[in-house]
Amino acid sequence: MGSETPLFVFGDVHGHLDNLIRHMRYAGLGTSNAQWKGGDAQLWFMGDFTDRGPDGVGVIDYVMRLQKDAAAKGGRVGALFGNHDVGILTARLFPTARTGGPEGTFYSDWFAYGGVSSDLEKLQSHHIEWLQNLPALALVNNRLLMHADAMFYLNYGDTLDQVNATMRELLHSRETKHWDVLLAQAGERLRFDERKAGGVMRASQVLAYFGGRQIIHGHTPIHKLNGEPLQRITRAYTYCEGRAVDVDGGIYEGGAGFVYEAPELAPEPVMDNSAKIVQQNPRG
Ligand SMILES: [Mn+2]
Repeated sequence: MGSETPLFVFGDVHGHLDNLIRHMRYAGLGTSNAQWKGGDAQLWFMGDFTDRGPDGVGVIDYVMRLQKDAAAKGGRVGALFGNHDVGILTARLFPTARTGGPEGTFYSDWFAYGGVSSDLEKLQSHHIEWLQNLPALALVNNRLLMHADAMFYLNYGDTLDQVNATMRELLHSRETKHWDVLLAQAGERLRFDERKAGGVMRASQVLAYFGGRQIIHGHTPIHKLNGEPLQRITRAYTYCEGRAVDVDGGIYEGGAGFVYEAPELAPEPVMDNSAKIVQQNPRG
């Protein structure tokens, strides 16, 4: 045991409350009625609570209750917002406002991207307030937590606090143009893929601006990043020379999902692989 309290992370739930509860119980973090069992641990959700699955508002309710109970018991449950959480807010707050999106209004765009009508009916003001106050980014145990493997966060500030403040203001505003721009950008993904030119550099850049030694994100189902069959995705995927961890198990497509426990990072900086190979093979 090190000095840090344990950090657990859960990826994009997309309305699959049964799956979430199963994993909370299996990991010993929560009961089926959202009682916290994680002690002083931290559990973070990477956003995208709603859409594409049967009970998005049920997921929000569960996470809100778990959060409250954890706080009362010395633990912590945190959550980021994802693009689908922004989407359902626009569908509720400005349904008929015009967008540059595929269907031309916030409601129809949200619906086209997997919005579920019953979620919109169940979404109450306390859910809306909760979503509007979620951060975009968090720094925990030297990990940078972000929903998307994307660069657009940098359009909202040079520091983590600045990005969170700018986006928080946006989520409380009625400037539909700004919401539209955010949603248009939020489809960005796969930017830390080391097989693409600049992938490692972009991850390093994001870490240099926002802090942390490693990025943990959701948003892009792992099988779409590493090409493995969805049925084999049962754990987090560390890539980008150790700079990034994808925790999106593709639950909405039928993936098993998982709780990721982030191990304590070694004190030295992440080593680049080429240096290791040179050390292991002296003189070739
Ligand atoms: Mn997403």
